[in-house]
Amino acid sequence: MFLVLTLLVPAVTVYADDWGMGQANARLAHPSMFRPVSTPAQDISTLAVFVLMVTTAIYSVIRFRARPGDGSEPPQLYGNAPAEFAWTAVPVLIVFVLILTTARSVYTVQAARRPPRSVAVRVVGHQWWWEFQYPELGIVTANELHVPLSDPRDPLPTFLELTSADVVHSFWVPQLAGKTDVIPTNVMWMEPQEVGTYLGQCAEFCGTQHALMLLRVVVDPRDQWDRWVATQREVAIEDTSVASGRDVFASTACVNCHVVRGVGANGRFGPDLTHLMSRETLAAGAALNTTANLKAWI
Ligand code: HEC
Ligand SMILES: [Cu+2]
Repeated sequence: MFLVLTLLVPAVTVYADDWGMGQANARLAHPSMFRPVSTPAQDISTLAVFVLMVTTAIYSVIRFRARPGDGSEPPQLYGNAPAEFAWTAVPVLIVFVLILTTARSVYTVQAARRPPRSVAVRVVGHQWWWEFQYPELGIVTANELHVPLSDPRDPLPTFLELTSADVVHSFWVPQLAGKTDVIPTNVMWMEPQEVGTYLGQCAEFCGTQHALMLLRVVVDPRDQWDRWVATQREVAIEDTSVASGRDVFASTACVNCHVVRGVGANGRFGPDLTHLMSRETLAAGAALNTTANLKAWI
């Protein structure tokens, strides 16, 4: 059962091949909740394995029970008080233990308060892409969330506030944290302990392009994270060799929907494009950010 589930989960990696995403995603770890690398995800994974084990045990007891026609009579226990007690007490105990372990995980995930030293991100779900604002750092980006590595001896967790510009989306990066609906007042946090790029997906049907609403979380080592923050805060550079393209962008409808800081484009409907070329993918993980794909997209 474990194997079947781990094989089913990465279904997200095997489509959209024509845009290069199949291969690009296949290079990343399968987004399996059974291979967690961040604090709440570890708790959730342990809980899931526990629930699976108990389910398997119950299934085995039913599936492999003595069949009719196998001849032998089971011992007749009618009116046997110890047996009656046992088959009442044992299920009660199982349910009780399940409640306790579940409550423990729910508490670990939900009771955490944001410590003063942490990264704050505001996640805004859009049909059909992700906006990531870092209000305290003055950064806005899209679809590829960068977070710092959190060393247990020197923790630096990331706290996410989830909101939506339209319908209900669901933010899910199985290896980092639990699945959480993108509804105002919902929050979640992650404390990743392994550097890498982790795949995620909008997990709530949110319209026709829902399946193309992927996301990536890049966990950066601390020095790389600092560099990323510094570069993302910069405005677009003034490069005369691309001046004509800049003029086309600045003088057409693009500026109504996109921000490019330093170019006077202030539209907020679409993704912030100031640091578009620092992103590996286009259009919420639907295509690789190559020159050909970018051209085709525009
Ligand atoms: C009506 C609003 C609108 C206009 C006008 C518009 N865009 Fe967009 N653009 C969007 C939206 C919304 C998305 C996100 C689509 C998605 O990811 O599914 C987007 C995505 C993009 C992306 C991919 C960004 C990313 O991070 O994935 C690029 C590049 C882009 N637009 C460039 C342009 C250019 C260049 C123009 C002008 C020729 C333009 N757009 C005009 C709304 C607009
Ligand atoms: Cu969605």
